[in-house]
Amino acid sequence: MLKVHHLNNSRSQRILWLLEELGAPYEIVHYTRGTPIPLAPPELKAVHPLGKSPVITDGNKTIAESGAIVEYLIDTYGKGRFKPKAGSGDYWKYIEWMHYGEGSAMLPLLLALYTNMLGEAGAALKPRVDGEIANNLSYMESALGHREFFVGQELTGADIQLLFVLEAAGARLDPYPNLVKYRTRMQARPAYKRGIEKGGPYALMSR
Ligand SMILES: N[C@@H](CCC(=O)N[C@@H](CS)C(=O)NCC(=O)O)C(=O)O
Repeated sequence: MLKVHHLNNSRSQRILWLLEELGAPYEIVHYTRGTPIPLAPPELKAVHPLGKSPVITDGNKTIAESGAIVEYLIDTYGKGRFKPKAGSGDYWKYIEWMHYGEGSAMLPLLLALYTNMLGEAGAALKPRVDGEIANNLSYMESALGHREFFVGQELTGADIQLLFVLEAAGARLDPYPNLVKYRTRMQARPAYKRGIEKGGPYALMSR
């Protein structure tokens, strides 16, 4: 049975959402962040040496890195859905967005988290980090425009990857109406809600 090693308040929520969209059977192994420092518990290192979430195990495969997991699940359980056909006009756009979420957009958001922890010591970096966050959000805002999904006419893995970025942006999303509406629309999907019910409390949703 496919297992999702799920850390609360984390990117593994996107994997639960995808599995609910796919209708694939799976089990959740729950892990809880520590306090006061909200890192993953050491048991996750027994599943994968990085000790991060998400990680899935399926038969003899162990896969980390959410983009790779999304690709694997869509290819294995998607029955041709959730991804444009290889060679179609949308295919390379899809690949670009799939990599963009974790490869570019998350970095300045993480830097903001860490520089804020530094207080005054991080103040000199703040304008640069804020500028990069705005650069990424403006790009996404105009690329999405009034369309329902980032690629094509149906939900794809790219939406699964990108929604977490918009959730992590929190109130920073307010000046971007297309992205705010998109985030609300995705979070209203029945499969997303089922993923939340199964994953447990998810603070990144309540912004
Ligand atoms: N790029 C990786 C990031 C994985 C990652 O950093 N996950 C975070 C949760 S969102 C984590 O496990 N944090 C706990 C820790 O660092 O101890 C992915 O997309 O899977």
